[in-house]
Amino acid sequence: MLGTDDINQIAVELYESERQKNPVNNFVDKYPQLDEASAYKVQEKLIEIKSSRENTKRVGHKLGLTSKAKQNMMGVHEPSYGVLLESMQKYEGDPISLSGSIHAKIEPEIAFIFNKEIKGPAVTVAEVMEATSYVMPALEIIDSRFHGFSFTLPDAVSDNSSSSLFMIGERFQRLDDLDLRLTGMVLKKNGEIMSTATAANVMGHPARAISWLANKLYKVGQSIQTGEIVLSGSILAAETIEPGDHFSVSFDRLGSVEITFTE
Ligand code: OOG
Ligand code: MG
Repeated sequence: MLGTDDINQIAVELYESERQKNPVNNFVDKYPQLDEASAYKVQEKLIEIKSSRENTKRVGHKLGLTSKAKQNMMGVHEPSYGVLLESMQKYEGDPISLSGSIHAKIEPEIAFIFNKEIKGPAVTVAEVMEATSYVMPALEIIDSRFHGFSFTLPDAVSDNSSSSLFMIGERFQRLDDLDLRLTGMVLKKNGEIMSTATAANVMGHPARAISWLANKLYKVGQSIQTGEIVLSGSILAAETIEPGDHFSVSFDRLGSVEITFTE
């Protein structure tokens, strides 16, 4: 476990890296004691700095590395989580500028919103389904504060799991008799199909990723709160973005969401 001074130091460096768009080296080399538990402490500190300096608040959580496609892409074979702040949320029709990011990528995801608290230690998929108010199509824009978008799990966790911005579609779908495993999706870039998949890519069922999150949060005395948004993780490998690109993701029965990027 890393000491408090080092935890605070890493959080400040990550905050400055994002603000100045100046990538940093992985921290695990300099701080061999940066294990997963210490990294979640760095993340907490980083969120504390960001929310107070930017005068914003928490609106939910994001999961990362919940699909084999993403795990293989990043060479990290375990999921992670991060915090969603109000300042990260964009709405349909908002043009999104790439000027604030180092090397942004985009990911198709399913977002959840809940009608009750979901608290570990042993939350099941059925309990997540029961607590879900709605699911929505989502696009997450990730960015890494590390050179070359390259990191180990503790590095990425410290960096709030590469969070940058996110957009959720405005069609709120109840789960009802929806079999999310078989929910198909099509990701398009500039009108061309980039990839297709079903949501089973996310841990067999996106609700399983939510139960993983609830059980993991329990270990640090936290839970998923009523009304919070949770991004369940990219269904596919992330795509790079150039200024002028237009992306859309369409899901069977959940609707779609689209973004245009500017300089
Ligand atoms: C870590 C965050 C991944 C996802 O949906 O898998 C993530 C990363 O790959 O940079 O947000
Ligand atoms: Mg993501």
